Amino acid sequence: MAAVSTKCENNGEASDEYSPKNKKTKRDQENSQGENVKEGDENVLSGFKTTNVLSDSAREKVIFVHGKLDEQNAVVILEKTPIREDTLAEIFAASTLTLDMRNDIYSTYRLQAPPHLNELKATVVLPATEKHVKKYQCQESFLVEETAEDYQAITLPFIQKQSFSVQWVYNILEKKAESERIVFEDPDPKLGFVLLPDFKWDQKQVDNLYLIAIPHQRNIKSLRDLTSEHLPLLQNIFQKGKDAILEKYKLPAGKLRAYLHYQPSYYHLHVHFTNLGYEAPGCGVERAHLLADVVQNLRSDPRYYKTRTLYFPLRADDGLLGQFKEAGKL
Ligand code: DD3
Repeated sequence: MAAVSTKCENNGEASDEYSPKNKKTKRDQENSQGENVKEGDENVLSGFKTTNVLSDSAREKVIFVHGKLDEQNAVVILEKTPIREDTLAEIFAASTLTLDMRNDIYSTYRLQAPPHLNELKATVVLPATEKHVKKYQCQESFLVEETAEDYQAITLPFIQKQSFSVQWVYNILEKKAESERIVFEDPDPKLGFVLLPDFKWDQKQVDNLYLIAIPHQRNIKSLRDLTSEHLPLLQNIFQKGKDAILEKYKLPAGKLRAYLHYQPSYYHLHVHFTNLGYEAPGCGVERAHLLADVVQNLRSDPRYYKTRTLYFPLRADDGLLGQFKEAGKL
């Protein structure tokens, strides 16, 4: 997905687990505003002591930093945000310019934009578990082949043993967190879902639009659990998700990529909606399954995802990869 580079690049993929311990902190409530932190708010990062850089990407202008905040392990993700067209006039009018070089008709400058147009997006995981730290560390990936039998014998027991916390998902469904960020909700317990911006999106511009649809139903772990029984749920998410995005962001269905991850980052079924023009992390063929294809496949074979061999990449340090190796499958 990323260009070949000598420097390891993290694709910004979210980690499997989000500690439920910090769900009620003041910081979380501030984050969940989804907008600029109010003026006069304390800088919770002022005491951050960097341990090491886990990974970075010059192309994506992002850095993943491991460190300590009040004796606790923390991961901080800093990211330069896209330049919005509606800020151009102010950037041109109100910036400070320093000439770097001039040659013929060409010149380059260092441009200092007004502070409010020069923000970084900061994502904080506190306390960060060993898993978070490892997840953002630069890692080699391997493509795994998972038959239906492999899923039953290797993957399912691994998921159950790990019991990845999806407390943050339940917080969203129960309106205990991020409730003001909800874009659309269908409250039906069987067919309903919540649509809201993913953490990865700063919501400043539609160019990198990234929303997730989370079903109210709690018993569907992933693509593997889906059967034709779930077609009404999937079609409901597809139709109402597209409608809500058109209404709120004026982005028509033809500009949208709706898909599921396998393996997912967290085992509560969710659908990703991203701007087609944005090469979102994890939208490559090795991990993304178009919702439209999933619907078609379940229509032609109700047990399609229960029986097919599925392929997906795993990072070298992923416990699941270890299980596949132990079983002699790699
Ligand atoms: C996560 C996968 C998980 C670090 C990070 C993200 N969208 C989330 C909590 C709330 C959210 C998400 C795990 C965790 Cl940066 C570790 O993702 C979330 N809220 N992806 C939203 N809206």
